[in-house]
Amino acid sequence: MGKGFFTDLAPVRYEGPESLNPLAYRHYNPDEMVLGRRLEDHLRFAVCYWHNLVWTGSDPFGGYTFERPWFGDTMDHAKRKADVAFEMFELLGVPFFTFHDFDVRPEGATLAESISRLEEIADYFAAKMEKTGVKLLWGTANLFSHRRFMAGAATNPDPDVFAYAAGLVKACMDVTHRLGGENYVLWGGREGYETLLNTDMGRELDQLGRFLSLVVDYKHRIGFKGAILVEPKPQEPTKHQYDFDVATVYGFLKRYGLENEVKVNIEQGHAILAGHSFEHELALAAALGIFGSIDMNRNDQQSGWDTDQFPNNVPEVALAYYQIVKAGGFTSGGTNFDAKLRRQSLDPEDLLAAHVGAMDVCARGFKAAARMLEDKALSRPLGERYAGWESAEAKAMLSGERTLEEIAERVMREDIEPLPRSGRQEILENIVNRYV
Ligand code: XUL
Ligand code: CO
Repeated sequence: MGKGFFTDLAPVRYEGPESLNPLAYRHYNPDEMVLGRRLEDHLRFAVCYWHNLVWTGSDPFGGYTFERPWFGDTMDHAKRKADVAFEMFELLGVPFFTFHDFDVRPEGATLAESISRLEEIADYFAAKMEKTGVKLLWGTANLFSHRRFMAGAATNPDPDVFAYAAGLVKACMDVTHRLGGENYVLWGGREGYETLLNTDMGRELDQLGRFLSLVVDYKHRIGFKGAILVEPKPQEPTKHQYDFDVATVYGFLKRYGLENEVKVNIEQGHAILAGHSFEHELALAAALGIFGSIDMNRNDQQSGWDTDQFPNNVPEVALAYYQIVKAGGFTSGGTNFDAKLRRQSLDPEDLLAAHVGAMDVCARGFKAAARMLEDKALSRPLGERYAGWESAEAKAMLSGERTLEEIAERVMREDIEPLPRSGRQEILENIVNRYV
């Protein structure tokens, strides 16, 4: 049973697909073996701090709807919040959590005070992590909520803001490292611009490149073995964000020589905002060698903003996990639920049920993806589609052994006329439907 906020709620257990218990897992059995590994170790679920414990239910038209006993800006409130957080992690049985500094400690009057409060909460976390076995998937600094960051953090026209942000990030990296965090995330919500009338874009990109290089240097100096992850998003809160999508981030990393040092944390809703599908972003990151981790949620297809809903569409989730398992699965990354309740979902039970449903959806999607992979349901037809490239002549063209003239000359000599072949899209879609 829950001890505090979740009184009367029992730990969530796997009860199988026939269970009617709304607070039981029907598809997520952490110990189930899939592709030779426990499901828990494949999915690596994490609960985020900000949406569950910090967000008040406010929207642009109204204030808070949630009344939580830990809302307040004292260290006692922060500890109460941590108690509830770990109670929730334990009831759900999730292996990981994630947080911003801003989520876990009240803002201090100075940077030094904010950092010492963060350190104090980190000690509090360390004891709880030891006791519960819950681990840190990643930590991050909030460089977007406070008004000092309104014109950006690393990309601010004021070098003092750049310096302040560096101080915060250093402290967050220290704490993440100390707590055994497996990654460190940078999401640049304010790293972008509202209008070019007051923005020097080239200069701001160079500032961001320098900032990220400083982070990478520091990681190596302190011996942090986790991955540094940038989280792409095209807009919101800033009109134009520099980390628009995976392709943009890759170009940025290449330009600043960081493509072997930094990977991406890809969020479903951000992919939709960028005009892509989630699986597009995942497949591209894998192809470019920068896939790191995911923020799992669901964006509304009609509204043009970031709705951060819990995932509930198995076929969609299956296609996303298919790209992940195909690329070899998670290493340091995992499935972080960057998702929040709807603002009318007031009860403690809602917080648990949202995650239970989401974890079940992910488990079903993952298992479908694993079966498609095992059966070569998609990889065999894909292999056949590209089989022509196995010929010696095709390989010679790709490896650079042929000039443009030689290729042209061969087409003429052999009188080559390519034969169009079906892309078989509907047949492949029907195959996917057999699994989901
Ligand atoms: C915002 C978002 C962030 C990052 C962490 O859209 O996704 O919560 O995940 O800063
Ligand atoms: Co996110």
